[in-house]
Amino acid sequence: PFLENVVKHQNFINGDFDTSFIDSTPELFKFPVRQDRGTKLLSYIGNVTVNGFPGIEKKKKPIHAAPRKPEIDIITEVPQGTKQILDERGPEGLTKWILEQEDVLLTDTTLRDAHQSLLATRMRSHDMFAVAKETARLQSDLFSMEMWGGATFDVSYRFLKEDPWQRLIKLREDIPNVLFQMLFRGANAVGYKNYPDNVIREFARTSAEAGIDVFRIFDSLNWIKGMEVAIDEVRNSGKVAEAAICYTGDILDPSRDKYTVQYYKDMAKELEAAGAHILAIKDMAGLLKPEAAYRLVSELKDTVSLPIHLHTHDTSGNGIYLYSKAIEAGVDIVDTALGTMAGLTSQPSANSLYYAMSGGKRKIRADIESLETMSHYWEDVRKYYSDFESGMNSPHSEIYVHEMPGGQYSNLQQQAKAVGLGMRWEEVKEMYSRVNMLFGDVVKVTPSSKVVGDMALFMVQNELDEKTVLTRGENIDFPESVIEFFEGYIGQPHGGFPKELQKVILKEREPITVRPGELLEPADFDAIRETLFKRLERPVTSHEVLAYALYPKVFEEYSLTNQTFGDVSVLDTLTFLYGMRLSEEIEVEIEKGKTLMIKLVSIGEPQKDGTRIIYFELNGQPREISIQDMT
Ligand code: 3PY
Ligand code: ZN
Repeated sequence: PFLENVVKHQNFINGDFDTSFIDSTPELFKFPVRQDRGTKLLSYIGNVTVNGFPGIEKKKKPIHAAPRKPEIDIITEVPQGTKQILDERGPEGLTKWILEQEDVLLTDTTLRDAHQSLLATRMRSHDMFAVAKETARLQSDLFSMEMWGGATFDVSYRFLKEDPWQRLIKLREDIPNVLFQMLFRGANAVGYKNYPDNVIREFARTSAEAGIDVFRIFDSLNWIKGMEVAIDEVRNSGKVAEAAICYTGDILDPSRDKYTVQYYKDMAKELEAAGAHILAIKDMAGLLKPEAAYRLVSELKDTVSLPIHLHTHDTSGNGIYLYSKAIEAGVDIVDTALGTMAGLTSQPSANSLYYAMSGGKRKIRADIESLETMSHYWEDVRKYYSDFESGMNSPHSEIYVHEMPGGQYSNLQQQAKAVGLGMRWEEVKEMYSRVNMLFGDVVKVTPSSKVVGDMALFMVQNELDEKTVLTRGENIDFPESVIEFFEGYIGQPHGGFPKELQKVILKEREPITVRPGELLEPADFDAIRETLFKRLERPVTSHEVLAYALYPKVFEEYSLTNQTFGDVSVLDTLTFLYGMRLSEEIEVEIEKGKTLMIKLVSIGEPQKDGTRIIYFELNGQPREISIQDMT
């Protein structure tokens, strides 16, 4: 059947058979499997029904009404948008267009940073696909949608057991008009450590091919060397290199003199010289106060000739006010989320900002009715993920003290729970800011923020303080991420490492001072392809090769789950997270036009060997599945 499928495919007939063909049509390359898809899905459902979903408390599947989807005609032609401007005029034409706009442009972060910051990145593609065509029609006046990168890449494989590339490709198909934006961690790509240069280049190039237009590139220590390879490759791919300054400290506080306005201006000039098309101010923790926003944007506008794109988190509740000040100072684009996915550790609400600016000189380029309609959908979908909410339910001004990035808050909290420190969360937060000072006041954003978080957890868990770290550190085995950081493997911090602490942490190891990419062996993509071919027993896509190059273990585990349970991304979210209720019936569309009807009939008693038989009906036929009860 594999060959039959291939020879009938139009690309094959046209003689156009290269790996991009495999990437865009992976379904043709799935060899006959040992178990049919229906049985595999039943085994997944049986498992999650009995054993619960990893990381959340097992509970009965909740009942929710179907989400309110926008009632619009999706057959109509998709309106033209910024994607067409880029495709027709190139990155320079696009930046010229941005600078000509009087209105303020929006980037919608609902599909990336908003859920990364509110729901531990757990939003599934299924819920995005369900409303993609509507989004293309209702949000066509956006500057961009941030919908990929950051933590979404590894969380997709690791926890959601779905392929992030398919998310990108399918959304691109359904949303052909708005620029797609991703968050790219410079030399760390979408990971937590520096990768060899060829991985960075290949990943940027392949992401561009798969549909990303705007790459927000940052370095977690504001070390420009760590961003150069990515900027270069994005430019080579004809896409938009949006280089970011990560904002930390407080330019209004004279006692915090490490990160001054001058520091940011110098960095902006260097990024312009390095080839940035757009300059981003990445206020990843929401530390930029309104007056500071006014000052910073004004000064940067005078310093560079690039459009300025501002990103913040609304943790303190001051987000709309700071955007208003930045808009007054001439910012070109701001990041917002749809109202019901906004606020707190997420971005400020697009809907609120629209009203905040109405009647003023510069308006928000958006249609408020569409924003409200889209918000209803996400309000309902968000309820599916309630077990991943951080529990923060009011503005949190302490952010100005602990400086924890919005995208990290709910994730670190999950990590704290996982190591038994859930009840000591307040202490962890306080320790986070102490660790920052111990490390010499560093920029904290992935992965440097993870290093600070790991150290904070480690110190709370082991009852350590700054003094004991320095005096007894010789005999302490610090977390691996902390050692790598002090070795220089995620780059060099502004002002260097604190020498005494570095010595204590590294012991006999010597730190590096050059760009890690200069020392790392290039990845051997052919060898990876070979390894995966043997393991998966089928041709391998370049997306899979890259996923393995970035996250070998995570990808292997994902492939294993995929072999055992099939493609679980086709399940609705409540079934994916909670399984099924007794007598419940669901419909699962496993591919276009092919639907399975599944009914959970009963769950057998545990047997001596710890297994249970789960009785289903699959398309009306009885099916028994044996699963291991791990509870
Ligand atoms: C990420 O790198 O994932 C972030 O969101 C940083 O702010
Ligand atoms: Zn962010």
